[in-house]
Amino acid sequence: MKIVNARLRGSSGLYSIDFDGAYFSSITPQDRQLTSDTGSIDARSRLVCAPFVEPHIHLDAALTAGQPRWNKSGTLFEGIECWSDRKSMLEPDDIRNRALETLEQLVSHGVQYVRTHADISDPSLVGLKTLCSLRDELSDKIHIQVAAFPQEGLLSYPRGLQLMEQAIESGADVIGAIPHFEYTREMGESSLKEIIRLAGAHDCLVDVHCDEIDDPNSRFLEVLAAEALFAGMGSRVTASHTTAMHSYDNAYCSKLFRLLKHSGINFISCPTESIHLQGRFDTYPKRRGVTRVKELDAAGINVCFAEDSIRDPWYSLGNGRLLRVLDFGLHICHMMGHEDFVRALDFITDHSARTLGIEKDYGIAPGKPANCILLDGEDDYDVLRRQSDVLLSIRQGQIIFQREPAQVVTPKHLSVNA
Ligand code: 17E
Ligand code: FE2
Repeated sequence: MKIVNARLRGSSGLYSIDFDGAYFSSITPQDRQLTSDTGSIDARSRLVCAPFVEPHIHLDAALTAGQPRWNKSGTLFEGIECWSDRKSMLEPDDIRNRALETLEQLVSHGVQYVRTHADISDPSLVGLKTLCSLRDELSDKIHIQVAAFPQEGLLSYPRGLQLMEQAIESGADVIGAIPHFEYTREMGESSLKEIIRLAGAHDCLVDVHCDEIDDPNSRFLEVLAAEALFAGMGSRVTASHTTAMHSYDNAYCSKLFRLLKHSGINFISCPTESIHLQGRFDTYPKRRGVTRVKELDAAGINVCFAEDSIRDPWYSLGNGRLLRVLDFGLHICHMMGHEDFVRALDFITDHSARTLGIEKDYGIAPGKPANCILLDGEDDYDVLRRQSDVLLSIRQGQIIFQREPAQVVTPKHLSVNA
């Protein structure tokens, strides 16, 4: 197979992309438009890019908004309560069907790599076990990492640490913590030390829901970064949310950024989620509650965007369109300069791949697995502005779906030439 007349990110002109079975074999610049023949796909001067990556989503809770009740306050904490009620009704098929439906939505919007959290504050571990089975079953269709997430605390929830050990035995790829939700600051700190110890012992990645609160005194990020640094695990560790950083003072941030940079840890911001859940205890002015994406990125720290929720107790919208999350994120973080737009897709592609630790096999280059998407736009700026549809998704050299560009069928009624 072959794609002709493709634009690529960061370069001008048109390219032909050749596949050798499941791998890219060559990427060749064209000196003119080529006509496509059978067996080749005409990209019609649109952008071919690496698939989108969803680095942080809760598939066990997806599509449960309103069950058994709606989150009325819009706070993280009421979300945790609603979910706790729903959690007692979980069955493997219920989780499986909702996760599959959610994955379908993600895939139909160009996602081929997913990190899902699975709540392990549950003695049955049904969410984690079901998502691990689904991961194995779908492994040739989509890359899934399962993160064991102790929603009600690693140390505050009864037998939380043992449940984490069982989750690792049951196949979790990633382990997490929720230090800002532990009963005390000390328990929050200990939970991070335990997680880094377990990750070292069992060769797991780490992804912590870290400081997801507007409290400027929630400073678990420094503990996580220092533990990761001293364990030599920085690139394998991720801090998700870090919304309290929005409320840290600048002098503290200046000192903190030195450590963050040295540690090499990754960041995930969920801008639609955080603009909705944070600021809920403010009157006016009302904080945005989104971490310092622009400043982290400018400091050379790896940061990416995620959707977090699709119709769950925390957030009742969502549809798997990462371009929407990117649009929100850039607005909220004041990343609206031309220099931001020309590389906007970094935050839902390359940066996220680095967070997941999959960059070796990710990207459009000879010898890499032939995974890519075709977007209905010319470049990052155009795709972002138009919120382009994904027209084609290819995985291991095979088309997984194709979509016709949307067209208006009635005549142009503002035409003045007629
Ligand atoms: N749980 C949590 O602690 N934070 C979130 N944003 C979600 C679940 C979605
Ligand atoms: Fe989350």
